[in-house]
Amino acid sequence: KGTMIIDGQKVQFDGEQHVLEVIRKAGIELPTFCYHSDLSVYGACRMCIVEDKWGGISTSCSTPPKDGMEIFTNTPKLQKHRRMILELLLSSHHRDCTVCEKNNQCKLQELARRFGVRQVRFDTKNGKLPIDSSSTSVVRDPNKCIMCGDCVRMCEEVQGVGVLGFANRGSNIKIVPAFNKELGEVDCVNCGQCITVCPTGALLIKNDTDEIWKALYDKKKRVVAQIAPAVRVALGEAFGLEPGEAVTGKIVAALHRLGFDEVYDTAFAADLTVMEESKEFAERLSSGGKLPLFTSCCPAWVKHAENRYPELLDNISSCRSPQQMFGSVVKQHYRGSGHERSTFIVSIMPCTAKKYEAKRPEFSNSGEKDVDVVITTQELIMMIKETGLQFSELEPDSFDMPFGMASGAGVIFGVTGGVSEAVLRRLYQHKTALHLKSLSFDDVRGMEGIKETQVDLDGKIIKLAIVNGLENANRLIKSIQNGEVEYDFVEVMACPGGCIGGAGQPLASCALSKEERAKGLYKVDRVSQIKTSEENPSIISLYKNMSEDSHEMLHNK
Ligand code: HC1
Ligand code: SF4
Repeated sequence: KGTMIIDGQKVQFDGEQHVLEVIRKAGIELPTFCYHSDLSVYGACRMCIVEDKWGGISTSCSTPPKDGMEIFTNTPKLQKHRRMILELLLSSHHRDCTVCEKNNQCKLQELARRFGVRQVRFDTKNGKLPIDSSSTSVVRDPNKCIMCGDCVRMCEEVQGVGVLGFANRGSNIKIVPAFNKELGEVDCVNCGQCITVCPTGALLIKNDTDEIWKALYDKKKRVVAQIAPAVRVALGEAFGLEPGEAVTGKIVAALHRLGFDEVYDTAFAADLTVMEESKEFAERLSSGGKLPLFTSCCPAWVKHAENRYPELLDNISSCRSPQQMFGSVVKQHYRGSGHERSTFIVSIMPCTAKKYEAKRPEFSNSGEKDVDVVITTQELIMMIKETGLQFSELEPDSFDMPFGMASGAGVIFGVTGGVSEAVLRRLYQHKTALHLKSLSFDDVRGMEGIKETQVDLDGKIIKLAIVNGLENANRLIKSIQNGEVEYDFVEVMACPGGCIGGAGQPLASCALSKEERAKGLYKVDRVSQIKTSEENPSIISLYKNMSEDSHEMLHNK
């Protein structure tokens, strides 16, 4: 607590850890490549330097504030330094900006413009390094890397995976996947969170839109889309609409205009997942089966468990994720029903790991994938922009039937805590309004990394934990394995905030817009006529017509 003088202005601080935070509090947006409030302080990019009254220079992100401290943020000396840093970064950077996917969203480009760097006097590029496109989800272009280390710290500190690291020293330093291998060969879980912090085009989402354009113009294909819950509260941001505003109807309209034959809701399949997962949970509870039951809908979490916790695999629900339930049910629906065209299923997801999930061999039937292509919210935005459709002016359309109807429970899957809340709604025998409302209390909702709660399920106390971020999952599993805590049900979502914070969402995903997206999903639930999955008429009729051997369509090992 104290007072600093920043550029001649008195600024109070109270609890801020670093001078940079106090500067931002004073309304000055100091540049930085490597400072993120969710990551540890690295202090490598040196863009956030400040000058003291004796002419000394220090990085503000790693200096704690002191009472009476006086600093300047934009002296000629600092300006010269910043320009020099930028020029050096640009000199070793492939500057094909006009064709770079990050054009206009690149921090290096933005700062070069802001600080008036108009020429690059040196050229230190060492030829062209190969682009790593071995992963199903992430493309790595080392020629664009500026060594800020944000991806390394994200992968290690937030995701607890740690497959990216620095190699070599001095001017040969580079960031590489473990053992100098390609990303597709290491234990990367495809979460894409490294992409969300990369300031340049060094890490990008693998683009799969070409395949969709081809399918849309192929007369032999019925092209069917499913829209994930979290997409509807984020896509509008790219077209100037309010963060968190549900634009479901406009997305459906845009997909129809792009040429999709049918547009359905992944939240319908989430209702199906709720039915199957709550049945599995109730059976384990009553028969003394393996507990806790871990959720299985997040493919990055499932892969992380396979890599790191093979001993827990029997604890993971056998339910396929909603994306994959949708694929198998809808393909089955059209299979052998006399339709001339083959069905081509496209998922629109907030998530890069869903691309990987759809390619897992167990999600194919006689060599045909259940979900043909997965694109992220960002890729759909690109497709809409390419066509020139005026998204914000589109008249909303309704989902097609029979797979377009979902309950509020299915929709809240897209936010951390949503799966648990949906499963509990299903399991309550006495669904009084009071019961359902008590569930929406803050214990299961909210953005904290680890939440725990107990609920009285008609006389039986159930202990739940809800986790987002895989490092939080690592911590929780450690406590479970040490016998410090005990749970019956654990929900894990790899991305901070759940799917609303997926790496495929529009880049503006600051903490604030995540909150707005969460509010947006809860609002959809609030106004929804159907609150619980088993009330969904489409789910009721699906179960009525389902054959005995359908279990395999909805589960896997
Ligand atoms: Fe998700 Fe899910 S909620 S995993 O976050 O269970 O991606 O939105 O589609 O499958 O429904 C993602 C979101 C999504 C699945 C559902
Ligand atoms: Fe790490 Fe996720 Fe990036 Fe893979 S996708 S390198 S796991 S942050």
